[in-house]
Amino acid sequence: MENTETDSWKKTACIICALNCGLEIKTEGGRITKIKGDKAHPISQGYICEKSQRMDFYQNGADRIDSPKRRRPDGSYEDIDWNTAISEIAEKFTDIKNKHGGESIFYYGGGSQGNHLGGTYADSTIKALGIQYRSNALAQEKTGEGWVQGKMMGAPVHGDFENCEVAVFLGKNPWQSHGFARTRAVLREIQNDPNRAMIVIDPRRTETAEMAEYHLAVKPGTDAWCLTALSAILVQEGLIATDWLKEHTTGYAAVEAVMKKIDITHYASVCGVDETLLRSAARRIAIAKSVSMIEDLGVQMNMHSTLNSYLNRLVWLLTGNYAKAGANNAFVPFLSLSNSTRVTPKSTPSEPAAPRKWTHSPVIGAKVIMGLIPCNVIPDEILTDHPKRFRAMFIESSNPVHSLADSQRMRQALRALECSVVIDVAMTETARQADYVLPASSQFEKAEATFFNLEFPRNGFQLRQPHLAPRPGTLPEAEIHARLLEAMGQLNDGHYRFLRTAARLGHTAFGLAFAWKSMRDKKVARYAPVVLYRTLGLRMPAGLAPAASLWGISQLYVRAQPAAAKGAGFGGSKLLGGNRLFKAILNNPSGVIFAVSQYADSWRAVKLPDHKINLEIKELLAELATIDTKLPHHLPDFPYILSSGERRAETSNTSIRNPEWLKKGAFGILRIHPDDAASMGCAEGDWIELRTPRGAAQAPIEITDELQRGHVSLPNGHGLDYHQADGSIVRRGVPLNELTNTTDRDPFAGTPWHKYVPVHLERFTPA
Ligand SMILES: Nc1nc2c(c(=O)[nH]1)N[C@H]1C(S)=C(S)[C@@H](COP(=O)(O)OP(=O)(O)OC[C@H]3O[C@@H](n4cnc5c(=O)[nH]c(N)nc54)[C@H](O)[C@@H]3O)O[C@H]1N2
Ligand SMILES: Nc1nc2c(c(=O)[nH]1)N[C@H]1C(S)=C(S)[C@@H](COP(=O)(O)OP(=O)(O)OC[C@H]3O[C@@H](n4cnc5c(=O)[nH]c(N)nc54)[C@H](O)[C@@H]3O)O[C@H]1N2
Ligand code: SF4
Ligand SMILES: [Mo]
Repeated sequence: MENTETDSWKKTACIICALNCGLEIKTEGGRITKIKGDKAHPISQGYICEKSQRMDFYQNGADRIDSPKRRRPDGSYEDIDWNTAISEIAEKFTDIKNKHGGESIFYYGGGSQGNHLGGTYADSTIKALGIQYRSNALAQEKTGEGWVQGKMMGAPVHGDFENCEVAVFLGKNPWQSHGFARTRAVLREIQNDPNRAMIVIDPRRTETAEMAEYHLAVKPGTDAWCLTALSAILVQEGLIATDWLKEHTTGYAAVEAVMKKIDITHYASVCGVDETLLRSAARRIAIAKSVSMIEDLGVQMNMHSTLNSYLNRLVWLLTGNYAKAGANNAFVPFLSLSNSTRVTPKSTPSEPAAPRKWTHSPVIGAKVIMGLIPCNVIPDEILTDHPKRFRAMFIESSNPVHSLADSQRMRQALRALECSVVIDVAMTETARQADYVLPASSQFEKAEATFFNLEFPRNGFQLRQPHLAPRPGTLPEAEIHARLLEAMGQLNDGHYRFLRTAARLGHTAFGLAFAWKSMRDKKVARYAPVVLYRTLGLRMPAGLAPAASLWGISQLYVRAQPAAAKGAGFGGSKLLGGNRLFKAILNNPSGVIFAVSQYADSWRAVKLPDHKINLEIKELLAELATIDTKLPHHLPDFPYILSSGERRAETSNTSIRNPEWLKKGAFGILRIHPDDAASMGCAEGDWIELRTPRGAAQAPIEITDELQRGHVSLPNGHGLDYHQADGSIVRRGVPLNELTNTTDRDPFAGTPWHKYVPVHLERFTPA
């Protein structure tokens, strides 16, 4: 694409969190110089937070890569050309596949907070290599919730915070982390309305807790007791939605039997929340016309995390808060994130389904949930001489060495592989362990999009257009995967020719031709995304070829969700409806509403018999019965609990690597209670050394009574090794996962206990 820089405002989105608020930017000399919210964005409507101003630090990071690289035996990297890189990677991976089977190759990542389009093409590489096992960051936070969701309703839900009477935030600090459209504006609306209320369950007095009427300041790691007490109060005080439960759910009797026996006073004392406050919060939930509840890392990366996801759902289900305005609802996804790379339209004969045996990881047998193996077991699946171990790894748009538990072991695991490839824009901690590194064009240099589309009843999707010339030497992921498929001998012009001709005749002709061709040519069906890119992509507006897979996704979507598609104006004949949606996506750079639902549609989304919600999860009720014997552990030598990974104004996962953006303040500050600081003779700004069973780090402190005694907190995403233009390395803040252990994980889903890391603290004097 030619450089499209002009003085006008251009539409794009923020890449820092899953909201992907619409932005308008100005560019100059390859830089993003001005940024404002895009009022025309159908979901964010002009809303942004301060983090949106950081985009140029991502775009122009000094450690962006501009050539494919190959690792030398001494650990340094040499630049190689694209043809060499692609052909060597294709040959090495094919060789490993032929020797050990596709199940010996592991795929990790596929997209982060701002970019999921590349992952749709990775689907083709995954199939070509016969890859069976994969994972990504969802398997270190959302798989426990996903498993519970599968057992209870089989549909993903999201709160309607805009309209709820009561909002409950469980281990979630939306003021900083966001999580629903126009977050801070909505929080203020709830706070200022005397008829509405917020309940925050968090050991820390967060910005959100400060705004809430009810702050249930649990002791760290004790949410299971707090949530059980809430449900028990609802049951024992007769506050449940009896008729609603009869009509819409099964399994209540089992829950009632457990909750009736709960000693609420005891549970309140274990979680450290005053019983009167717990009871009044439960009553507030019970009398509300609508309740929306959202859980996040405070419980999902903590003790009993899968159990907590279940207990959370019981609270809002026992009070009938599903499938109505202001409550939780089953949103309609454009493409489900749990199978976010399946883009072959169903009207084509699908390839034989992958054998269903991949339900557990090959070496240690961890549960596969949402198609992902738990992040915490990855090193165990590599660092072994087990014949089924992973021998090669394909990593895309993710930095597992920095972001997953136990960085030391992850580095060791990557080096133990026969071959590894990283596709990234920057020379990350993970790239520095890979055999090959392939440079991607940035999210402002190519067509990009995410499938974090969680809103209800109106759901939106934005295709972002490229606004800056691709950095020389980089390629979009679509092109990288297409070249890999061709180098592996899977696709060639013979697969494309007929469809290229059809693409000239418009989308309808193309759709018919695609259906015809894919029926006769298994590879066209199997590698649909790459085929679309190589055929339809050639007819797309400049720079938008990587959006070709969206044609297939649009077709799939109108077939899977005809009612919501019709509601948004994409009904009628499937092919034509899909084409109209695809065209609307291309023509609306601020985004389009692709789904309009009714609240009652949430019932149809429940995938259990008679569309009834199942309240009884036997495994978790059994787990609940044992929790009193499993009080959160305190290791005598590590008396403090570290919450590792707090979201603050100055954090943005690891997408922004250049620390220069932080103009005021410092990186990696440890928050600590005044009494704890005093007990070590520390004043504000003094340094403390943290030691965990796994590693050590040092950090300056901020003394604040927002934390409880014995509880300390470090920010997320800091401590990157940023390689500057002159070759020097800056590291600011603590790389948290040098301190964490892969074995500290949930017994059901394998999710890490990053918010519950036992730690020893000591005053430290920097040299
Ligand atoms: N500014 C900013 N925003 C982000 C991100 C970012 O890096 N920076 N990252 C994005 C991503 S990837 C995600 S997943 C979300 C995460 O968003 P959140 O989950 O909201 O973020 P955290 O701050 O990690 O954790 C939430 C809260 O859990 C609390 N907590 C700690 N221990 C416990 C406990 O035992 N029980 C309970 N109930 N709470 C506890 C913490 O005090 C904290 O306030 O944020 C997204 N938004
Ligand atoms: N201890 C602790 N660890 C945590 C957390 C915590 O709270 N505590 N939080 C966890 C959470 S919730 C999450 S979501 C993970 C996130 O961890 P990761 O999944 O590793 O994701 P990101 O930090 O978002 O890194 C995304 C990568 O994508 C690259 N990238 C950016 N744009 C592009 C592009 O266009 N193409 C390609 N190919 N690459 C691109 C970036 O350079 C970066 O290396 O971290 C987790 N780690
Ligand atoms: S960080 Fe999240 S909430 Fe803030 S502007 Fe970016 S996408 Fe929106
Ligand atoms: Mo996350």
